[in-house]
Amino acid sequence: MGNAGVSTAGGRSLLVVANRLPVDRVTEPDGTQSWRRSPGGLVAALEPVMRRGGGAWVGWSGIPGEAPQPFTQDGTTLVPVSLTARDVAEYYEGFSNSTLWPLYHDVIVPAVYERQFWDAYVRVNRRFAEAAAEVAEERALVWVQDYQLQLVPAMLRELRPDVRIGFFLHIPFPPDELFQQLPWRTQILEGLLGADLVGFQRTGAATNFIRLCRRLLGYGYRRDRIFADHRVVRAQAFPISVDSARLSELAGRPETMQRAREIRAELGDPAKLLLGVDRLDYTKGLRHRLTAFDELLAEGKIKSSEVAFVQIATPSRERVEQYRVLRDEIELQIGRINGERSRLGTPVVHYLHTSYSQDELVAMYCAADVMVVTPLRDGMNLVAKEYVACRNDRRGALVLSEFAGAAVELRRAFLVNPHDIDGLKETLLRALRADPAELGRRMGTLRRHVLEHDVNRWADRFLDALTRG
Ligand code: ADQ
Repeated sequence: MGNAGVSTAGGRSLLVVANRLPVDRVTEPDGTQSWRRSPGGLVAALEPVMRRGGGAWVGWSGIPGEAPQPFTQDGTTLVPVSLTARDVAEYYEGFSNSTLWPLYHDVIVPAVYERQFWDAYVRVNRRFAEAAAEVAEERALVWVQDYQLQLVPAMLRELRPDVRIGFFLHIPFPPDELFQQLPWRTQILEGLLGADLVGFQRTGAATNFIRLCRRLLGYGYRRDRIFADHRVVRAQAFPISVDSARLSELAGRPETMQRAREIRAELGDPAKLLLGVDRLDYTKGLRHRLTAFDELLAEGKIKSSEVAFVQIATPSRERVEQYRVLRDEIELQIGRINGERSRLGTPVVHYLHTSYSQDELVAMYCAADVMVVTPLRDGMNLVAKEYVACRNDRRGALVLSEFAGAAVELRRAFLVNPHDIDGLKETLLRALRADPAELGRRMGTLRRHVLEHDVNRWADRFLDALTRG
């Protein structure tokens, strides 16, 4: 038994177990190698928690092959787990991102059921459970993250019955008709039930899970408690959020405001600037928003001389076939829109297939009049909350899909069904034309919620519930 981890509330140490470590390996211009904080929803969400409380983190380094030795970064002990190239292909690109990801997102693209992928998922989950068992302090709180590691709770419980295990699913948990497609459905449920507390983004997801435990495993339940053999497992919603105060502070800096003005100037000072910020993923509804924008231009409802659309699309899962296809489709669509609707020297859609620093992203949020968030299905969507946290001026319109978890809380956004292209067009127009008084009222309500319900509160609520038992 190791001694990684720092004390948290209740005198127990905290160990996070996630597919990825919160850092990426980078090679500096002079050839030396170092680690840098990685982008993405999970890291963005947990960074402030770890910064506050120290702790340890078990995860993959992002590079196939032998794992580096444990090391410390910003006060957190990082414990790398090794994945071979084959593990990456079968466990990560395969079972996680070609089976579970589409299945849990309403099969927007078909889910692949491959027995070899499943075998790899079991094998790699066991490796993570063993690494966690090795380093967790006596009676530690172990917090397992997300869909790649759903078998870890039960495997870890076998190895270390003394620890308290929490699991949080960042993505949706599907309704039973969909989940029942999965050939390994009972194993996944049993894996999750190894936890003391299973957290979801939405109450509906927790309900789906509880019902499935009843239907497929015959376990009784009362409200959020599942009676699994001789143990009680709780399943509850803990909507994740962002570090609102930090984002708001960043947005208020003079250099950020200056940069926001520069961005608008670089884009030719459009009367209205629309913005999309997403991982390049088929769940995010990029095609739908571009189609709506294109039709509004074609119909003359908006003019290319007056508007600009900036779409930032972080490269994602580029070795998975469906993501390659998506990239081609989106780039073709943007090329067509620009070919048909732009004026010389000023494209109407500015497409950036790259990652940005947080400072630059915040300046973008401050520069944008309309934030366009149109996922077809999304666990939460942090971008929507980041935009709200950054709008200290109470200006800016958030157009938000009803199918994002965030829509449950952000009722005063311009809510929309992204499948309904006419409805999407109408909502974009309403957002573009709303007067400052309406925008101020809406944004004021949204900000009160996001500033109060921030990521620290999310982590506190989860860890309190886990500690209390
Ligand atoms: P994601 O699907 O990655 O997260 P999201 O919640 O929007 O989606 O988080 C993306 C994060 O990456 C945001 O913090 C955003 O600022 C950042 N980001 C996006 N594009 C970027 C770019 N070009 N450069 C730099 N940073 C960029 C998953 C689930 C979500 C859930 C989160 C957290 O799919 O539903 O909200 O986990 O639980």
